[in-house]
Formats: sequence, structure tokens, C-alpha cells
Amino acid sequence: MKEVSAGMTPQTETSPVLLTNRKSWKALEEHYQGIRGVHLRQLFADDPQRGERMTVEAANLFLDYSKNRITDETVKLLIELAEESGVRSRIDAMFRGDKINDTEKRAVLHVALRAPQGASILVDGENVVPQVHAVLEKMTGFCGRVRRGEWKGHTGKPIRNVINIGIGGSDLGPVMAYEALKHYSERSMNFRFVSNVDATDLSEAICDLEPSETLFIISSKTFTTLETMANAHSARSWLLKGLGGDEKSVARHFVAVSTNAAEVARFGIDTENMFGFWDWVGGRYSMDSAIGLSTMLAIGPDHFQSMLHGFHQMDEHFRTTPFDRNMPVLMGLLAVWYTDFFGAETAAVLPYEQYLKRFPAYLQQLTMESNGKHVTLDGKEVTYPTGPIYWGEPGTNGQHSFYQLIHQGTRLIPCDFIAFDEPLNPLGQHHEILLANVFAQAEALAIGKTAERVKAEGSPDWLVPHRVFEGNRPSNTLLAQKLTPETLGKLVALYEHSVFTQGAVWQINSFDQWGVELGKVLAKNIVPELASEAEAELNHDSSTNNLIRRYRKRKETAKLS
Ligand code: G6Q
Repeated sequence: MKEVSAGMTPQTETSPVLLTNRKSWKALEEHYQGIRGVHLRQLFADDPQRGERMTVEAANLFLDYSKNRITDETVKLLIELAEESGVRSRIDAMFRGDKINDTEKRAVLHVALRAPQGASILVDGENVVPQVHAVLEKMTGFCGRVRRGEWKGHTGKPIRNVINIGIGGSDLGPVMAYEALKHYSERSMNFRFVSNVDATDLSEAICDLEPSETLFIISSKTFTTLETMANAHSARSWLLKGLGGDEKSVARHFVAVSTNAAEVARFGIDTENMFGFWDWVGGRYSMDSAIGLSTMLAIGPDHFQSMLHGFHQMDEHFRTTPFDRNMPVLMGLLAVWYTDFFGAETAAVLPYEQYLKRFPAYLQQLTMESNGKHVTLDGKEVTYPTGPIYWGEPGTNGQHSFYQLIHQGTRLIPCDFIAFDEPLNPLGQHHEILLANVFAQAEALAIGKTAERVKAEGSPDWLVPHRVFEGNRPSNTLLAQKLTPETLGKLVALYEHSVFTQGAVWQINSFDQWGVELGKVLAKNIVPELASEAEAELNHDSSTNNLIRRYRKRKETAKLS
């Protein structure tokens, strides 16, 4: 066995075996040759029970995975791959609080954020669960005061507007959760989310608001992120201007969510009004930490607790269920199957629920920042594709735009359809029409329409090829009873753990994000080169130098005219 480098978390005895050399991988390669030409039409015809058999339930979520290009043998081999890859011991290591984020030497414990009171999860010998609940209690008290109108702004008015300023993991979760759970939100208050350093974002968010009734939540784990700090400072100036310049007003209109108390204080926010979290919560895994303060303000502490309970139920399912009935493991393994054997480059997530309109964007960060990696845990270049590109839009809208390519294009795009038994806004037959479309799309993708049928329906010969649906395009159908805070928690945890499974098989670190660093550093260097009065000495490549010079020239001309 290869020696494990200092500080590296050993996984299993077998983990250093290169993925593509594993016995199960070789078996899957051979198996793929047999299955690649088999049509889903055939698989359904051969086994009338397939649609009932290839389903799994977890915490009241129902997954139909029968429309995948798999047989029982595929599932068996994929599970062997998971076992051989040490997925089980990796799961145990995460839940135990081991520092599995090796490059940052951190534990990965978003599961502790939803652990019930009384549970014990140790990081460096300390149980972190009581700290989690202490922050939740502080958030609950604060949200209660704001929602009841007891928290007064500087001029004595209650808060009516809440603006979360944050970016990446400190924005996508809050905005997705707010949109997803709008049905449960306090409608007498406005909630807005500012992330982009493009001033349009902040300007549009505040243009019709009264500073005296506005609360800013500055959400930043590090409290040093360029975009967030620029927006926070501009929001502060807007507030001070609106409230007569009294610096004391900042304390009544700004709170912070961060791990960096020193920077929070330096900004002028009373650290009493800071809600903490910990370095073992990754940004994209933080929507259920204090980063969810805006969510709790919008939906109230009880609904927030239900959401946490939903997360926890899926955590327990993931932690304890054998792989052949483990929903996140099965979904993760299917993603590996299509990415590495079928060469699928992307995966579509298609929620048939308007409130989930930001869910695909949220998942893009969760999946792509986690598994967009090109080296293994021990720093070796991978020899197989990792994280696919995730994208999507709510149905039925997508059907009238990009579904054409999924049905008849040249690429294989596995789809996740997400739908709910009960609508949140029942209206006439709308819900049945919506659900009929989900089922019809998955059916059309899998079964397709043969040339014979097209002909039999009376198409002239020249039109037949255009109207043929090849089919054999895989999908999952994920059903839940109703979109509630609890369901949302389960759904997010399901994808978190599916991502985890994929990363564990690929032997990559799903919890760092060095790829976002370089651009950040370069941008910091370029800001003064764009802004300085004196001509800056430029040492970039000739393209970047030219773009900077061009901008500076345009700026000069605009000043003169
Ligand atoms: C997420 C990433 C990243 C991060 C943002 C914001 O996993 O680390 O998206 O959330 O860069 O960082 P701060 O919260 O530190 O401002």
C-alpha cells in the first residue's frame, strides 16, 4: 500500500488503487460495452415490473430511477465500485468530524448544523453541537424581535426591509431558500439579496426603500470578500446619508454573519449582533448555518427548525442505509456512470415547481465547486472525467426552449425531474397539467418515437427523420408530497450527499475551491491599475495590458467630453 502523506486522511486499504484499476471499474467497463446499445424500450419490455422495482424511498422522498440505462447488474457493479472506493469509511469519517478536507486541514461538518440537541460530534476533542444550538437560539431571539417589530431602527421605526449582502455560498443558499419557501414567508416584509459587485445589484435593491426601515445582513464567512465588502461599505454610506450621518445608526441597521469577529468589529458592527459559524462549514454547505439568517427572518424560527429536521432525516438515511437502498448514494453512482462511462458532459435538473426556480443555480455551485477538480486527494492528475456541468430551469418553461436539444440533439444529458404531489397554490387543473408534463417528458425521453410510428401516423417520408425521437435518454424522477421547509431540507441534503458520493468515488477533495482563488488575486491587482490617476506599469500578457489601456483611454475621453 502506498504511504499516506502527512496530514492526509487515510480512507481505506484499497483507496490508493487508481480508480480505473479497480476490479469493479474494469467490470463496469466491460458491462458498459454490453449495455450501451440496449434501448430503454427493450429494458421496459423485458421486465414489466421495472418501473416499480427500480424505485427507492428515503425520508418520504420517492425516487424512480428505472428510466436509467442500467440493469440490476449495473447497480450491483456500481455499488461494488462505491465499496471498493471506500465510500462507507469516507461517510463515517465525515460524520465523525475527521479532517477530510485535507488541503485546508478542516473537518466537513455541515451535518452537525442539523444535528439534534444532545447529539455529540467532536472536532479536535470538542463537541460542536452545543455551539450550533447556541447560535440557533441567538438567531431565534433576534428573528423573533425583528418579526414582531420590537427591534427598532435608529429612528424608532420597525424593520420592514431585509437585505442580505453576500456572494457565492453566502448568497446562493439564502436566495434559493427564500424563493423556495416564499409561500411560508412574512409577506409584510421585503427580502432582497445583493451579491454582484456591479453596482446595479445594490442600486436596484435599495432604490425604493427607506433607510430607517432597512436592515442589512452582511453575510461573509471571511468578511474580506471583495464584492461583499464593497457592497457593505456602499450600503453603509447609503444608510448614513439617509439617516443624517449618525454613525450610531449602523448598529441598528447592520448585523453580520461571519467567522471573523475582528473584521466585523472593524466594519462598525457590534459583535453582539454577529452570528457565528465555523471553519468546518464550507460556504456552499452553509445555508442551514447562521448564513440562513435571512431565511429564518423570512419564514420564522419554527419553519427553519423544520427545514433542519428535513436535512437531518436525509443525513440519517445517508449515514445508515445500505447502498442499494441509499438514495444519495444511488444518485451519486448514476452520475459517475454517465460521466465516466457514457461520457455525458452535463446533467440537467428540472424542477416542476416555480418556487424552485433558483434551485438549479444553487446546485450549480454545490456540484461544480465541489467536484470540479482535476487532481486526486494525493495530488495526482485524474485520468477520468470528474464533476459534470449542472444546469436547469423550472418546467414547464424549459420544455419550450432547451428541451429540444435533450430530446433530439446529439448529446446525452441525464435529467433529474423534481415534482410534488400537492400544489402550494391549487388552481383549477393547473397541477395535473404540470404533473402530466413531468411524466410525459420523462416517458418521451426514455421511450422515444420510432420511424414506424411516425410513418403510421401519416408523416410523408421526407419528414420522418425529423420527427423521430431516438429515445433512450435517461432520467430520474424525484417526487415529494409538497414543497415545505422540511422537504427543502431533505432535497438539499440529498444533493449534498450525492455530490459527496461522486467525490469519494473520484477520490477528489469535494470541499476545497482553490480554483476560485487565482481570479480573485488578479482582480485585486488590476483594480488600482484601472483606477490610478498616473499611468500604471503593466506586466500582464499583451491582451490583458491592452484591455486595461483601452479602458483607461475611454475613461479619459469620457472625462474630457
Ligand atoms: C463556497 C465558496 C465561495 C464562498 C464565497 C463567499 O463554498 O467558498 O462561494 O462562499 O466566496 O465567501 P465569504 O462568505 O467568505 O464572503
